[in-house]
Amino acid sequence: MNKRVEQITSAIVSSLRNVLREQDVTFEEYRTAVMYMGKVAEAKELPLLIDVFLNITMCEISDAHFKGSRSDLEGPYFRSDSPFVTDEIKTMNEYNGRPTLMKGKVTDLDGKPLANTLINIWQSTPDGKYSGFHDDIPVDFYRGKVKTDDYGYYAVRCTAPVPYEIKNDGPTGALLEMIGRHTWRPAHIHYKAEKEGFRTVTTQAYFEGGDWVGDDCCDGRSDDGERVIPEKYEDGKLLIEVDFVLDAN
Ligand code: MBD
Ligand code: FE
Repeated sequence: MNKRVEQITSAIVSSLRNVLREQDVTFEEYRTAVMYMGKVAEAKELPLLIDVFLNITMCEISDAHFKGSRSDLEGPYFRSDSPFVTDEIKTMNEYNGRPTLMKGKVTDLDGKPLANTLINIWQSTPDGKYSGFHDDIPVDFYRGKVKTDDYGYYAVRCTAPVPYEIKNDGPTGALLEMIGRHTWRPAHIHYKAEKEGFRTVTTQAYFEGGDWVGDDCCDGRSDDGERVIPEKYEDGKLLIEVDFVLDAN
């Protein structure tokens, strides 16, 4: 017997039963929904479907316990086995992406630099594929781990991300379309900052004026500007500056 699992399971079942009653759901609708969940699983889209609707709520719940950097969607495409990189995250030349410098600083709540923080950075290819998940793209493309230096700084080169469309030939895209929602996310970069003794922060960066900013099909936090980066350049490269403030555990 696991009390926590019992409590949450009972609460979910009770909420779902209320929906069935309120909506006067027919057997045909109920069976269609069961079949739909089967299709989602078969298409290996369960993590995607669940993150589209619930990931942001988890971020809000978690953030209420901390004072440092706010979190944002992790999404279904994080890989912990990306390579360590020092100056460059590998990209594919065929896409001719805009050269970009990603840098920033990691501190604790008092502003003290946090050296040796591990920052995972990942993004999709310009045609919406994540390495390690789609088309057998090796996991060392468009992903990497960097470490902050003695002063808490990190810097790495990559290319600029572009808007991302959730595959609309799969069951998740089909549901979004059926409920009148589009399937686009603004151009984004994923980050996960990890340091022993501190809260791990997963977040994203977006671009000022970018398509779908403030209108994300996954309700990510591009709507209030906090992680929306103005277009700046350094040494002829697009500059994406993202700092992290980590809560001690
Ligand atoms: C993504 O690339 C993503 O970041 C999220 C949150 C959901 C689906 C695809
Ligand atoms: Fe993403």
